[in-house]
Amino acid sequence: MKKIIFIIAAIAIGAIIVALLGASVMTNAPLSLPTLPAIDIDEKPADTDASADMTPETPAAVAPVAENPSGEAVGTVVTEFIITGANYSFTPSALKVKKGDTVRITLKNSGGLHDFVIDEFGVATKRINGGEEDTVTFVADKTGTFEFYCSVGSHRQMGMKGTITVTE
Ligand SMILES: [Cu+2]
Repeated sequence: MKKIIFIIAAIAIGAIIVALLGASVMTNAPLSLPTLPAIDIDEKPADTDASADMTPETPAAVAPVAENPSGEAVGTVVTEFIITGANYSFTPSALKVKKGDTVRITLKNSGGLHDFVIDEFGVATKRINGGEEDTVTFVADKTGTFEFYCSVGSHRQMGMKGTITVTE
């Protein structure tokens, strides 16, 4: 969008310069008083608008858009964990991230039927068998300490759980 505005502004400035040059040439030749004041009144506000858009910041503002075609916010942090699930534990069992991080968790199952669930973030892997893995991604958009667990049978009660702490 900024690029388009920039191009339009450049065209407008070009047109204004041509018009002003044309007008000054006209002034020297025939002194037609009624038309000239009308041209001046039309051109001046447009000229000030265009020069405001021509500030040196404009090209710099365009650059990040070109570098970031995916639409994902610049500076997003992806925090990745690989967690091993077993009968009946997660390793590691205490995760720490920063609020706003994009968190990617891969559950690697070393044996048994397990999944990985965090209720507060609406996160759940598939239930997978030993030797399989599954990945979930979410944004840690609130602070606090939240429990993750395996929802299969009574695995949670048997100790298959851990915590993820989100700090400011
Ligand atoms: Cu389990």
